[in-house]
Amino acid sequence: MTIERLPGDAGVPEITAAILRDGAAIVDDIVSTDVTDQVLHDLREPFDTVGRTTESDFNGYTTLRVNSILDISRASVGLVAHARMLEILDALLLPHCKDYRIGSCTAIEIHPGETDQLLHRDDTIYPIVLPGLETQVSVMWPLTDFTEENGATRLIPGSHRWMEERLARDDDPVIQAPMSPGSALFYLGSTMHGGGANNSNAPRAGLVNTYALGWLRQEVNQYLTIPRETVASFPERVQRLIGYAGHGDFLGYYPRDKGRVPPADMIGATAFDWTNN
Ligand SMILES: O=C(O)CCC(=O)C(=O)O
Repeated sequence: MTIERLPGDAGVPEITAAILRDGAAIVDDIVSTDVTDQVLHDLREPFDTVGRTTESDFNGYTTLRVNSILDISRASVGLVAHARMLEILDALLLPHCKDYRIGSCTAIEIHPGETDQLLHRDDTIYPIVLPGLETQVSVMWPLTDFTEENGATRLIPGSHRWMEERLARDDDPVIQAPMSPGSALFYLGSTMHGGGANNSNAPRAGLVNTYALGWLRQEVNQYLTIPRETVASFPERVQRLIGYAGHGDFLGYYPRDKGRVPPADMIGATAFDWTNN
């Protein structure tokens, strides 16, 4: 079994069908490397200063990680809110919610000597499993070349169809997702995956963003990790993805009682006006 690799101009139905069938797919050449190069440049200093603070058995001890990238790299908007990617996410997530949000935005730089990460599902943060309901989708953007040797993401195609209790076994077919900056790997929250061992002599860097159904709690607290002024400087769509919007009419709405006035620069926050209802 493998995962499909589609050209950047493939249709959204073709791409989403591949992701739903195999649990993951690579779409090649959908963003300019000017964007990925700028994001990698913006990440250098935080990688080097705070990248080791997230070391753990799960994250590894030879891997640098930085979270809430929207607070670090303005250029990352070009990946986090990439228009074509959003069309694909619309097709995957909107059947189950009115709108979806960022769960996390994590830059990961795997250094030489790192070993395979434990294969896992991202959606285990949500304590429910409903057949046919995907709670989140992840999008991995390589910022350097991903190769089999340097730790390209490992996945088990078809594992999204396993029962929840089923863990990876030694004889499961693990494949890797080699790709170059400009491409993106999409995988479902229920797909078994993990970072690979880096047996090369150079780091492998990527930005992985997760998107969760809008009625679920976000994995990383976006409100506390991205300063208000930074959020206000983003386009409305990005504000909404960060979480400054209600889900439908009643979940997370902004009550205008007690003379409350929503901040004018936070467009998403004003989505529903209870007093006019
Ligand atoms: O770095 C990768 O390729 C995947 C990382 C991952 O799955 C995770 O840290 O949850």
